[in-house]
Amino acid sequence: MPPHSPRPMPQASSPSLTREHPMRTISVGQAIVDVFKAEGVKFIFGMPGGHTIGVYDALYHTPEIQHILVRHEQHAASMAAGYAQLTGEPGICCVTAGPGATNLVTGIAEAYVGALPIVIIAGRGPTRNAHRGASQEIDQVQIFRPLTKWAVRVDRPDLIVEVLRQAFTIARSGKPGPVLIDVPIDIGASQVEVGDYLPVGRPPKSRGDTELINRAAEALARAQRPLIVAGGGAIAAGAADEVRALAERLAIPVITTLSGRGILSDDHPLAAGGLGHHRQAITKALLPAADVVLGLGCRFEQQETNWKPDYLPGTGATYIQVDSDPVELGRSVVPSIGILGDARLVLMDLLRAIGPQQAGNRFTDHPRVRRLAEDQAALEAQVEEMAASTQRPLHPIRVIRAIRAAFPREATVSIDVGVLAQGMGGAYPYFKIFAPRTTIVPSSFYGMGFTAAALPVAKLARPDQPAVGLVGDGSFGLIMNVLPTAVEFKMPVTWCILNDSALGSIWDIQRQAYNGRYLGTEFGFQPDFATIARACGCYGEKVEAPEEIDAALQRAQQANRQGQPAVLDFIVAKERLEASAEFFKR
Ligand SMILES: Cc1ncc(C[n+]2csc(CCOP(=O)(O)OP(=O)(O)O)c2C)c(N)n1
Ligand SMILES: [Mg+2]
Repeated sequence: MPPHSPRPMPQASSPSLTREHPMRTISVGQAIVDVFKAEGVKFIFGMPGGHTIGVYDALYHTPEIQHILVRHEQHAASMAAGYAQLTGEPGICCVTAGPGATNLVTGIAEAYVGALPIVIIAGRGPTRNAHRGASQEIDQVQIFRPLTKWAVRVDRPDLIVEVLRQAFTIARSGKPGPVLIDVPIDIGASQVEVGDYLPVGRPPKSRGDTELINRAAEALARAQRPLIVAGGGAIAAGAADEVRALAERLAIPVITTLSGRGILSDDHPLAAGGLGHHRQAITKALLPAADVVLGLGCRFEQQETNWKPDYLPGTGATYIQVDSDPVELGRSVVPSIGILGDARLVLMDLLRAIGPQQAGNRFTDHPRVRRLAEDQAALEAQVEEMAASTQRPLHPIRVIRAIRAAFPREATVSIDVGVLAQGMGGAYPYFKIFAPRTTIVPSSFYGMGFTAAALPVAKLARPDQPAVGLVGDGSFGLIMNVLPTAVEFKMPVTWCILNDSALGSIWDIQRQAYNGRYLGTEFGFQPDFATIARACGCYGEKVEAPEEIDAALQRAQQANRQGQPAVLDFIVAKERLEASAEFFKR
């Protein structure tokens, strides 16, 4: 039975999991894997230990689910989060007790801040020895509580199935996020009586309040300088068509947060760029000048605003905020009209309330859009100029532009943290993104290496598309033991290291605010990443000359086509975009 297929609702007051179905006695490990199968799980990211061996034994008999064995549990968390970002489905981690679980922490924190659904099964010391120094016993529930929507230890074998059902619902619903289920070793080794598992499917989404939507429609229709700001919530809601329809109907420019990138194709006439690191002259002018701002699942967090007023809607502007989480309403900017609801459903109602476009009224003829086209052309010319640089070390914009040109529009892209990967690659129009759910990006948790460790899942989530990642040299150093995993599981992606031999973002702060007193931000030695790549079974190449960039990219793609992951180590100069310098200025 495929996941989420319609089934009759269980009757009240009878145990939903067992009613009408013959009972079977199976191991707890098998019960866990059976729930995963019924919930549509295809991949589990993890590393076994004595505490989780029962789950692995059940997986042994379950070829429908592939286990991806990582070389560090942090990669399991990153991959699960990346999978959730690309598919909207929960990523699954399975780790052993103690260090297996604690190694997940950074990646799970990233998923929590980034609102990405994850279900974690973690081993745990036996219930009877909880306070007696059992091997690898630590209170994981307490560690994970602030990083998850729900963290729970299962203390009775017969609770496992119901706990898992709730875990999937919690991970997927409202603002999605991770959940942790600790399974003590004695519980995991038990037998349990279960019936067939009936998945409840995706949680229903909520519409917005009609009166508020009508007010928002009036405000938008009256606006002289309207603006849409779309974030990860708009992507999660699957609102791309509706964002485009609204933008086109009222000729509204669209800017995005980093996680909102792709909601409108970057070559659409109304795509204007973004906030924070990826703001440029156009967005810098648009946001403070807008008289009505529609925020869709965006948070104006520090990572996008650095708490500076000119990174926010102007104080006189009507700010309409749409979010599926009531806590987000007004958390950064108190809205004039705050609408609780799913971004896609709210937009559908908003479009109905606004009514059809006037006949013959082409949005491309609107003066606002013509002006935007001129500004975009001027910006493109500046970028082209930078990209034409023949300097050595390479100009990072030249590298980034070449990567975009070499990989198809549909390619999956990961953009890691840092002044080069995120500051330039995360920024329209330097690296263009053409569709939603094609990118793996960090949240404001901003963990170095998260997206680079997650990149291989691109070949699981979107197997028919090539995949490429932008990552700083510092960040790559944190996660480079992901390479053998990509080789072993035939996940042929290309990592492009933007290597300025520095923790450039922090180096910048020392340059600007500390009078060039550099400490701990320049690498006196960097390994030869290309040699490391080759030793791990990847294609590897160091690229130092501008005329070598395109050919190296072709060779990496050729390796990918033959099933081999690739690493290109681009030796770049410490070039900076004005936007990054401004953003970090204290
Ligand atoms: C795990 C972690 N440690 C430290 C930081 C602080 N930090 C933010 S960006 C950055 C430098 C990143 O260096 P690199 O990947 O080389 O990118 P660059 O800024 O040089 O382009 C550091 C150290 C962080 N975000 N995450
Ligand atoms: Mg660097």
